[in-house]
Amino acid sequence: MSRPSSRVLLCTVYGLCLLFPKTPGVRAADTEAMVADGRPNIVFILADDLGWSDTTLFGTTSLYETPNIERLADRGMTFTRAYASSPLCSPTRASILTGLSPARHGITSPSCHLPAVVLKAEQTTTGPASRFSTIPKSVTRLDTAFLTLPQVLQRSGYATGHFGKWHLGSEPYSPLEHGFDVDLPHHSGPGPAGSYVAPWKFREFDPDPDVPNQHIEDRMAQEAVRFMEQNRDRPFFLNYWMFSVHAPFDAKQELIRKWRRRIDPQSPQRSPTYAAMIESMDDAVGTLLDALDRLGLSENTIVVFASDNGGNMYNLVDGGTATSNAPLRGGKANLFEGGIRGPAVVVCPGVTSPGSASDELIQSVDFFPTLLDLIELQPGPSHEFDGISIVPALRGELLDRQEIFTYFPHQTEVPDWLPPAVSVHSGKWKLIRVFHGDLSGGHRYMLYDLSTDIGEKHDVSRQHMDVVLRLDQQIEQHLENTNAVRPLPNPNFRPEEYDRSLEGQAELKGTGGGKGRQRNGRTASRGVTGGWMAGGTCQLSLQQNALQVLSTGGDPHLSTELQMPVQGGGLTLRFVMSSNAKGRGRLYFRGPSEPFALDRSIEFDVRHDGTERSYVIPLGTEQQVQSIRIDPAAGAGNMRIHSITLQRAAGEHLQKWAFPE
Ligand SMILES: [Ca+2]
Repeated sequence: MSRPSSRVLLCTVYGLCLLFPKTPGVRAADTEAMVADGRPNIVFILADDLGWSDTTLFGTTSLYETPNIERLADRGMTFTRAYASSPLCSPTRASILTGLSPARHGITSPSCHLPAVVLKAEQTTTGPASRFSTIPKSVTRLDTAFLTLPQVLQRSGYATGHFGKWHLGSEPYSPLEHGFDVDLPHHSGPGPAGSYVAPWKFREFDPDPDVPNQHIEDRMAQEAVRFMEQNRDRPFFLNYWMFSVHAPFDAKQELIRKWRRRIDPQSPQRSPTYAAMIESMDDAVGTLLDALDRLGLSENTIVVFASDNGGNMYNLVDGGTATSNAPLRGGKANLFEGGIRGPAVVVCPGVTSPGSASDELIQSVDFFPTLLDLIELQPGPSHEFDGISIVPALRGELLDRQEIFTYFPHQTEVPDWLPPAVSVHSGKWKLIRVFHGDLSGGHRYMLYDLSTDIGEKHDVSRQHMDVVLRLDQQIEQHLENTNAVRPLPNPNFRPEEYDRSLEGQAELKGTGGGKGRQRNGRTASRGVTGGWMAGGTCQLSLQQNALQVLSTGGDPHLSTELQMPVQGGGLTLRFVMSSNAKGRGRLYFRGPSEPFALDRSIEFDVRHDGTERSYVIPLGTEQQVQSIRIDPAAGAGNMRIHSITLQRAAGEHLQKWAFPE
């Protein structure tokens, strides 16, 4: 590991090595060594589900404002290619604390709040006939046998405090058993208990009675400041893992009102609730920075800011997705860039240049070895990490590493979902291996050139088989090195039970407090009626030579795959519809292997007076179109649709849908 030449290291103690274990990540019997005096403080801020375009760092939002994250970025280095170790919470969190890949520590799904205690990933050998690969069973608690970052720091004399979300297990797997002196609110759930705004439902943590409508992020930041004040005269490690901006989707009412006035209904980011949640998240960052300045600690404190996974694109909030990660594809819970690439800033006075940026690839597993490097604590010779020290990058240099890996052997059916898969990033390339996804027996591959295709629209695996082979060897090596418990071919699989065109298709989940529907492969369809598939909150039937749409309100839609993709340019969809529902309609269109997205949609006015009316909607796209989707209204009611045709402006009929009974 390289060493920082840092003016923050006022009183370094060389030669005092911690005794690290021989097995990667497993704790040695005795690592006591009090060496912390004079070393810098560490403030680690982890936002929850904060997406690539949820801050102003990359110029990709026209809605949100994050002045305090910018303030932080002005003090240090912003990483443009920072990746979570997993597209979901618990696996990434375990990777931060251990420096190990999910493939190695075995927490591969966010299941650490579930009752079953599983400490070793387990092979699954069968599955339903509609799945071609099996799904391994994830570990559900962060085993105290692992040596964690807070343990090393605690044993080295740091005061250690955890504030906010944990999601790695309740006692005896809580922060208190993993090296933290303090843990507030000592809560093991995946989000804030009940709500962000008091009254909360935390078991052991009440709102301040003097603060009406107290917001949990305000309170957590306040408690974190108190911890810094109490420990200002000794090195401390403040692990501030925000609840924001994970579900439940609620916020301060005055902020929701404020953001509602600023919403552009055409923008893919158009939830005032989510914008308000971002503001409270950013406020908390500001509260910590203010405290560091006020206490005179800023020059001797390392600050890390990162997110645990991408922005949420599957919950229905204020009539659309919670947020949008555009220009990235996908979001939380899938392996596309939107699920794993996020904001990251590291401030280390004397090492990072103020306001600097780096394009080096970094990942959650890197923070543990990096922080040890920055504070000059040497890991024992046999203590291994899957990550590396990124200190050279912090100095503006290149990293001596070619690849990072993301192991996600699960199938979480949200928009853009994939079957169990693993990805590797190497230079400009990203290769995804879908385990056993080639139905002739092998794996299936998708290759993207992120330097020209950040939105992962063009799979170029067929054009660059040499790159596929080379990078797949790296994947194989990673899985072997980490002893990954892998998906196996499912002996029960029946190819006729799998409809690949439904891969990546899923409804948005409602916010009614229920889990929402989860669908997989073939069972995703509620049946195709007249060539159209019902989705969201409606059902389809054929009556009197028309499609009958029965909607319970919220998000009714019907979609169809064209007989063959058509080139855009002058495309118009025409249909006749009567309705007694409410709200505006929206027409979505998408190309091959694209999801439906707001930036490929047209809103249209609907008359809900029960009378048949003609609708003529120009698609306004030059891109190839493979599939279209009609969202006829938001309100509950009945709609009747017939005479649907896709035409060129000149009148050329490309496809016509008839609805014989
Ligand atoms: Ca998360």
